[in-house]
Amino acid sequence: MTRLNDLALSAYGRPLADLSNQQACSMLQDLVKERSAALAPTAGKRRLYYISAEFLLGKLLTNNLINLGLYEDVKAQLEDAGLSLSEVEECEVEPSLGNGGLGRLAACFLDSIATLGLPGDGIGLNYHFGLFRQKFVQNQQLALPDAWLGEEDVLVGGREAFQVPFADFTVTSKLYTIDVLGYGRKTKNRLRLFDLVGVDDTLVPHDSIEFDKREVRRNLTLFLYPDDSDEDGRLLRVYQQYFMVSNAAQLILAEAVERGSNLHDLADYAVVQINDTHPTMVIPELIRLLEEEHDMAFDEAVNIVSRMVAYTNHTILAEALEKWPLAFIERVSPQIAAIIRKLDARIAKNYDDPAVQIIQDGVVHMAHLAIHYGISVNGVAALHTKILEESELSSFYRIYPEKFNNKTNGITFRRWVMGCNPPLAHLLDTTLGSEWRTTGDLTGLLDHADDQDVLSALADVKADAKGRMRAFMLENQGAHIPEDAIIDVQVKRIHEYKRQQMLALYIIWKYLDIKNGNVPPRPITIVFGGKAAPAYTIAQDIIHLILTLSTWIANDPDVAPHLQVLMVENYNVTAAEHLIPAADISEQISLASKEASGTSNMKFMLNGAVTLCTLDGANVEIADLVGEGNIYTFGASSEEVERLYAEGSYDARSYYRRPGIKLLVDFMTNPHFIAMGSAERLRRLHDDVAGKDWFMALLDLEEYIQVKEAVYRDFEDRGAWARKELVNIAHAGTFSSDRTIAQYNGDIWHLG
Ligand code: CRA
Repeated sequence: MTRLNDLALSAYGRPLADLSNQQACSMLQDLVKERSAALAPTAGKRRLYYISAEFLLGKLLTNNLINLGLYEDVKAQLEDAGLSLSEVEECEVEPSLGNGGLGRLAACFLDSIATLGLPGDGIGLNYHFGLFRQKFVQNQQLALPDAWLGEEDVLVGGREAFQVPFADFTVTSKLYTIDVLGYGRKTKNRLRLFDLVGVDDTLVPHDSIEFDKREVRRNLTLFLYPDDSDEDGRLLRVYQQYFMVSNAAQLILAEAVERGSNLHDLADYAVVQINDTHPTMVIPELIRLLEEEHDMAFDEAVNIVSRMVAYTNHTILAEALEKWPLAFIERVSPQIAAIIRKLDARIAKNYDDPAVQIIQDGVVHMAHLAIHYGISVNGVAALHTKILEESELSSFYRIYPEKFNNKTNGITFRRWVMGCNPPLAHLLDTTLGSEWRTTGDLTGLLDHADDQDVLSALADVKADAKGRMRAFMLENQGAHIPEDAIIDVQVKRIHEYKRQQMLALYIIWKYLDIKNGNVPPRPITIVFGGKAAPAYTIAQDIIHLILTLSTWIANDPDVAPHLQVLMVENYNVTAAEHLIPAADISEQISLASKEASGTSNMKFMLNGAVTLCTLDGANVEIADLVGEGNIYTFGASSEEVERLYAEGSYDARSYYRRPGIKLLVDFMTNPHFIAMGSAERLRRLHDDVAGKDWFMALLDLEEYIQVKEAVYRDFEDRGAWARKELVNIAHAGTFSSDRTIAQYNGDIWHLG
């Protein structure tokens, strides 16, 4: 392969050994760009368009080097020159185009689509300031604009693309591309990111994410999920969504024609996966374009489009199932509103069940539109799909049982082992051979479940990962983690249903227990990470509780040597890549029935953490695979939870009154503790948990504490724990996103 030294000489006029990390980083990025420019796009008649409001990519350099087969060589050459790839990589800025699991899933899927050689591209928007960058100030979250677009970014192109007609004005879009390279492939796929000609970064100050939401012609692509707590914000989201799908639809039609479609056969040339409801307006937009610009009859256009779109549902939380007032859509695009009305009228004529109408009381139910006018609706884990079929979407399931299917989520092994845990990848190679890298099959490890050499090598891999994580936390935020600490991690968006507050209550319990003299055999480090939506007050309060507890415990000399609570600032893919390989315990403690799937659960398992969980989302499948003894489960079942909601019979106060629970909840507002933080936030959270507790943290708390204590006890049997680790890794192959994508293609897309 290329001598990096020669490259350095020609790019910078000096040898590799004399380059700064920044220079080496740009040089390698250029090398990747040059290699990928030479690859042809994956070809095939029928092409997939995966439209998503988010793509949470993470840094790209290492992943691209792995997929190009250059990683080992580049690493070795850098090392010979006294440089380290991981330090070079620190100069790379992580794109800020995503939010949480749904966005990371989209990124894993692109990697797998490319790796399987399938013709398919992602389509999204190029947000200039992403979601936001999280800072902690006075133990509270501060949201800052995340200005990730630098001089030497990963975007290619930027040509003017399409005209997007809004009601009162028309805008021009620009199209950027990020090449997506498959593992060991000679072709590439692409993430197409649309931006707005005339977007104005100066609308956003440096120190806040507030901006004039009405300046649509200048603000359209500034932020992912702009604040929607007022009408201007909600309207802006509709503008963004229409901008995204109009560009997508125009691109799809142009490319289909280029490949030989006469548009009457469009469904043979293109299939669209609608990632959650945000891109649903692609349905009426495709119909509009076929009608208005290609003279197709309405009925034929509807028929064609209904054969080429598929919808993935990612949540049963009502707040996330988008509903837009028709009046908003009318203000953004009267044509789209008119088409939605016609589509609704057809449904109203055929079905009288109010639950399946598209427009109800002047409000458009985006999911309903996608289900009626698509070929497929899928959930993202077996339990989630079952809940969709049997309760949330049961009225639709009765009409279209054949449209419903499950696609349990997956994660790409290129990033989540090879990239983030090279020593583990190496151990897997030496134990199993390297086939697992493409097959994802790790079950051969089970033959080594009692092999002391493998188990002790696994212990070394974990120790090594802990070392990298400790260095990261030290550099990132000055945190010193004891070398022999148990690492117990909950990383994910902050949300009441995910119940970070329940882990915080456990921490209070443990704190008091240690105060009472019950010192654990080794230090325990509990790590949180995650952002809270800026308009979601209780989630901000939960962050405040965690950070205040962290300070409180660090300041208590009786407890600090035994218990440490950390929260990673600005949790993102890069942080995940450091934390997940180091974790001993994976906290997946959502209220059963609420977490559609989860994907960090899969990443932790793959890296040898043992799961402590409720039987929710994909945890159920993990538990079935690894079997009792290799996972810790607790809490009310999803049936029980659904029953409590249906009856309205959950009474937080009756749990709160139990002395053991009251003590913990009231700790939040004890005068000494509250004096350290914001009384307003801590009181509000206290009252919410004690009086409402909508996601039933108190219901499961006592059992959670018991099981967690058992986990820590079992951790001390190091031999038995190593075996649990191994069994978890061995079964993680099921959750390779290559498997998920092969299923999407086999059941829904039929590409090629
Ligand atoms: N928050 C679900 O809650 C799931 C991902 C990806 C989510 C997770 O359980 O793993 O999607 N849903 O399928 C979502 O974003 C809008 O809904 C998530 O990321």
